[in-house]
Amino acid sequence: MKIEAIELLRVEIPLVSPFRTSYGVDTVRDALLVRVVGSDAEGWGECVADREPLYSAEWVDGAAEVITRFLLPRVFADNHVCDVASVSAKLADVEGHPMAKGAVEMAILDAELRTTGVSFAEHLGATKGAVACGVSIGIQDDLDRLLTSVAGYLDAGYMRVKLKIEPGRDIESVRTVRTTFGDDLMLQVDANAAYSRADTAILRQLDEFNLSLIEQPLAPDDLLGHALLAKQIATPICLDESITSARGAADAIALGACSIVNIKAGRVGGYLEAVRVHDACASVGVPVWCGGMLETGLGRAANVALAALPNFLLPGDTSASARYFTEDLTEPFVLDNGHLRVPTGPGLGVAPLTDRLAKFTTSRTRIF
Ligand code: OSB
Ligand code: MG
Repeated sequence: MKIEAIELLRVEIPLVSPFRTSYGVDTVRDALLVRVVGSDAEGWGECVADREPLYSAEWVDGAAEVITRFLLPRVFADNHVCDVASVSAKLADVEGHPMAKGAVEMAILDAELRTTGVSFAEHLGATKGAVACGVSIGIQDDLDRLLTSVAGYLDAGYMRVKLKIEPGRDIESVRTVRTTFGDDLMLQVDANAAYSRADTAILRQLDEFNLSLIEQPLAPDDLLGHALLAKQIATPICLDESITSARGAADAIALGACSIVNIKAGRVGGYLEAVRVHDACASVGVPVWCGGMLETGLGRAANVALAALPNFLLPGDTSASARYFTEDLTEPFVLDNGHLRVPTGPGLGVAPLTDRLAKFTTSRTRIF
């Protein structure tokens, strides 16, 4: 594909409610979008880097800078001709920055697939027409608010609930939700690396609540700690922040650090590597599910396509647009019986609505 132009856009979309994790509070989704103009179609990429480098080392201003100065010159190197299969190799000598790389690859993939009329789902290897959805609930100010929040999402039809936890806001929250909503609720927790190896006794107290999993209890680089913890608690350990590649996923599993994997394309450098993580886990019988980073409808479309692959065996954090935004960038993703339908149109199958893009864009820069 010949690339005729690339634009970087920043959009700021207010969240319907603040999202609090052990890292801090988000009140808006500040997304960096990559728009690739090919000769026959344009494509969109969404960078999942947050405003501050808390979840990972990347942050949105840094991603814009690294894309502009280091990634796009490599993409353009062959006289502006680039096919998506070669993108990750062209970017490989730049160390790190998986979210920035993933956004560039996503935009080129979208442009290429729109040109050839193939959907993301088909290209990635999806086998399902709809995906089961869970919801990630941020840390709440008190237990009443937590129960109200869970009840609202269950009314909306979500098939499982994930509670964010941190030291001091863990056992009682989980106990209250489990007691109120009963044993049939599919319930899991996400610690976002807020605990240490010294907290084993606290984490063991979660065993009595029959959780589907605990996500990322320890630091991202503490694979041995997770392996030791896995031997001492009954709740299955799922890794998020620790998993940055297919090889890393295979290693973490081989070490006994996790028995379930959360896949986020941005964290592993793009949707093509995400498929390789899926395949690596499938080959050793480890189930995966699709994480989320509060994406707009663009990233959500790609996530839903990814989550339709066969080894995505647990409901993902692929929630409906209304869980995040009053107005999404695209036509909203709407929950249907606890599921989101997988888009079938070319590429992402969705595009930014012109008026929404105009309303939420804070900057727009043509790079070439
Ligand atoms: O750890 O899974 C996480 C959001 C931002 C950063 C990290 C995480 C999350 C979520 C929300 O849990 C998932 C979503 O609904 O998009
Ligand atoms: Mg997580």
